[in-house]
Amino acid sequence: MPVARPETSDSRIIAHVDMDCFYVQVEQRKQPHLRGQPTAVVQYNSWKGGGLIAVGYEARKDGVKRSMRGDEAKKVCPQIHLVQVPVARSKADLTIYRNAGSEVVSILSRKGRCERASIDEVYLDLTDAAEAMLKETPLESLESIHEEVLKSHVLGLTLNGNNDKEIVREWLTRRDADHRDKLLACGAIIVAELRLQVLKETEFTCSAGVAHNKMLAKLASGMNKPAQQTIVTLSSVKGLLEPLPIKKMKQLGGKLGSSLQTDLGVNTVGDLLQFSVEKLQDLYGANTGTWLWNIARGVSGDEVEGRLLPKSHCSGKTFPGVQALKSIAAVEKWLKELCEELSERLQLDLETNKRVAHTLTLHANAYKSTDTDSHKKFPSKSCPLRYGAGKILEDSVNLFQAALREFLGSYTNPADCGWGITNLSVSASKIVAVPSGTSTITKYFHGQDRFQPSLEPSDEKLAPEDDTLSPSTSHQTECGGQQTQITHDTSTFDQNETTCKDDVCLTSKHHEPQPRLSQKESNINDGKRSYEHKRKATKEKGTSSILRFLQTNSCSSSKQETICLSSGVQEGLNIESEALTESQNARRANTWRYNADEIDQSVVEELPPEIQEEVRTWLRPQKQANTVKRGSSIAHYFSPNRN
Ligand code: TTP
Repeated sequence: MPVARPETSDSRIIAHVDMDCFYVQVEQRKQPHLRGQPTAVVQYNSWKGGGLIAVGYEARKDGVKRSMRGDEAKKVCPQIHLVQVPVARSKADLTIYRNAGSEVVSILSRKGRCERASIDEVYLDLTDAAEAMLKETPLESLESIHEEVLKSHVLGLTLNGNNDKEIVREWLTRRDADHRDKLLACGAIIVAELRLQVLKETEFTCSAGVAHNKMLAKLASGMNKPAQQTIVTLSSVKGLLEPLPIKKMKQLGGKLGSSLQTDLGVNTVGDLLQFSVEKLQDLYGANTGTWLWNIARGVSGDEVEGRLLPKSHCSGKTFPGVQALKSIAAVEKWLKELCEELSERLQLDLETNKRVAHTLTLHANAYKSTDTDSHKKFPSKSCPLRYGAGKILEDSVNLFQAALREFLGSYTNPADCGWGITNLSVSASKIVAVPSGTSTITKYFHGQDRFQPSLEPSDEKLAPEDDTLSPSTSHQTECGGQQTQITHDTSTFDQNETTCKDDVCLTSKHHEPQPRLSQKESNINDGKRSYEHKRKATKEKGTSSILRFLQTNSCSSSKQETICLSSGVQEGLNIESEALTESQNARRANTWRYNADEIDQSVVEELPPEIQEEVRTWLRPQKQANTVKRGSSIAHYFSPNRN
């Protein structure tokens, strides 16, 4: 649910920093000969050259898009270099990207509160730094301003193409500017410095938005890419928001946005302005109504959270087409791999950051080959997390079996064939710091006795042991205290083109709000749900001194590595491509070339939050209303009536 937080102050200075073509930059740093060359990173699935997951700006100029597969990219740009994502345990291994993101975070966090929003995105609260700068040096007396600051795009400022930097300089140093604009100017200076520092220390370029709140900063960061920054002045907010399609607003990409469109005829943020707060509250409830009224006016009190580490860890894999797992033994084999990876990451987090995770959740997508109810989703299951790969595996297998029984219903024996798993993942959430004062980690664990659920902290809402395996009615994974609904697909997938992160502004933290609608309204909406189709056109405006800096600075080659793919992985993937029928291929080609069922869950978990949300939207059953699961306790499965 969105939370209608009033602005704590309209003079906050918030930046949203977004790395440019991030995976490509990481690969180019590793292999410096790729610098300046058209490059893309492809999924490890090599079918038709692999799905592109990151496209460098040189390749974008030649018309390469993320929605393409490698083969198609080669057609439009024959000289393109396709780098395959690293692979470990026969699945994408994102460690190098995660670590590269951490390098950036450690630099950005030097100037203010920093929230790591995704693998390549960060929010910064620079209010104190900006206030301090303003106190120390009145802007009008600044003698020199770095070129990078002068290249800022100031929304609402009219440029003429001749002396743009001078115009920006004047704006930055106006003696009569109001206090909030002066703070924004300081924010722009600080962010430019930080971006240059990131470049110097990591060789990565990034883009940024600077505004008075997170929502506006996020909207702005993608407006001028790569390696540029955009400032949202107060006076520009109305002009920025009014024409914006409603579905591009944070948290409006799904049901709530659809309801606004179909029920109220609201297509742009400007359309929303005609509704009073009372009307919106009547329709959507006090909180959501107020929130909608606020965001239409650019008001959002969301705080930068001060979190440098991820909220959860997830390890997953997809099994598209003929690779679907069709026996419990096959599922167990893969769960072993996934649980080992998860356990390693948990262990590292524990040792490095002194953090422990409390909840283990199993998610899967599945189909029933014989069932008419093809949209029935595979329930996610959670239980208290016990450390150690063996224990995680044991619990995951139990969770899987309980979920499978529920998925199949009372009359089907799980041992029978007729079901397939197309996506499987395990995640660890509710990660908290080991309480300070605990002298050793081991002591902490002994003291907690993590194997007795009743001793877990009370806010965990833990059930007795048997109940931990009983299906939860809400199927939610809890991350950092926030409720995140995980929905899963069954046998069919919406095959929509992927959308760009700057097209839709959603975060997993503030998950898709559920509009309060009548049953009739909700049916109408289910039927009319539509999705974003187009990735925003590549943004390559402006030349950038930061890029020039990059071109003149050769990279250290010490970090060069060669990416090795196990031939076994390749073979498996080839089988899939051969097994796809002509009609399947034709259907895929006609609909969406990047198939939802090829997206690795672990990749999804690492995506920018709004992309995660978008992907989950595709993965949702097409027409299924939110239903509460019934008759699904563990006892039910072991009842004498069952086979
Ligand atoms: P994005 O920030 O969406 O894109 P980007 O950094 O590649 O490019 P841009 O300059 O336009 O911001 O995604 C960050 C990384 O996340 C991206 O480099 C690769 C990964 N990713 C995927 O693996 N799959 C996807 O579908 C998307 C959208 C991103």
